[in-house]
Amino acid sequence: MNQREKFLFDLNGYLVLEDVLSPDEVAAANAAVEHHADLIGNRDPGLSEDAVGLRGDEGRGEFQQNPLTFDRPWCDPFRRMLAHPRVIDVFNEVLGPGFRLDHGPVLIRMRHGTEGHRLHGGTTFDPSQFHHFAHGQVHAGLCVAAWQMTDVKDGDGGFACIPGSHKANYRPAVEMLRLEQDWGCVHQVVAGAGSVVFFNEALIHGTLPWQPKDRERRSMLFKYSPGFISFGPPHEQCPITDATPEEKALYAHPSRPGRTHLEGSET
Ligand SMILES: O=C(O)CCC(=O)C(=O)O
Repeated sequence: MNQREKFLFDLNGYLVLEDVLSPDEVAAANAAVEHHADLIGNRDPGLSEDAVGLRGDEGRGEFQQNPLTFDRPWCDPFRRMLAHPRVIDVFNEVLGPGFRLDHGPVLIRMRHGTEGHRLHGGTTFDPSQFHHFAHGQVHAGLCVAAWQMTDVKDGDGGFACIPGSHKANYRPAVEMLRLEQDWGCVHQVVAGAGSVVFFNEALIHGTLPWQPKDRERRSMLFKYSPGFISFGPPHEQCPITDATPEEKALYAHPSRPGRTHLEGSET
């Protein structure tokens, strides 16, 4: 992570890195999604909690099979995301060496009319989701790498957050979290296809209904924790049959000592 990236992640609780995937890699990821379209099922609506500004006609689409277990070459784009050098670089810094895949990947497929997700996160003490700065660096709990397979433009909807709220001390009104009151602090994040949105789950965040009629939202979310914490139930085993050493390391059980230090890129 460079100085700018560290500054923005600490300040805002999220960071957008553009063009991490090449256009060919984005096309391969979308081809893999389309090849497995029959495996995408819509959740029952409910994440919007029926708030007027968030509700929609259908729940978001998610894969019913872990895309890391697709046959080759279809799993390849998602395996590249799982242990991408930029992911390793960012999370070595903010989660610490030995960080682990906590849960995911989860596809979020939204179409025009797909409901949003009430804002959540932050505002209570949670030892698995936190932001702390000490000894010259960020120490974060559960964090997300959200890969964008389609463009997200201003006004489209999708991921939204209250920048800086991972450090907030007061609990906001539930009416604001349901977007029934506008306090002027909710920001919809713009990110091009091929970008990654890194965010801390301690950030107050959620999802705005998807507006474009001609373009789906396709984000693939991988959630990582420091090596000694498990937010979700720990994995029984790595589901990838021919896993690389990096992939196996990300699936190691939570523990403090002796976890593998992965090498990321410098920029
Ligand atoms: O990307 C989004 O739409 C939000 C996802 C979310 O709220 C979460 O992963 O906790």
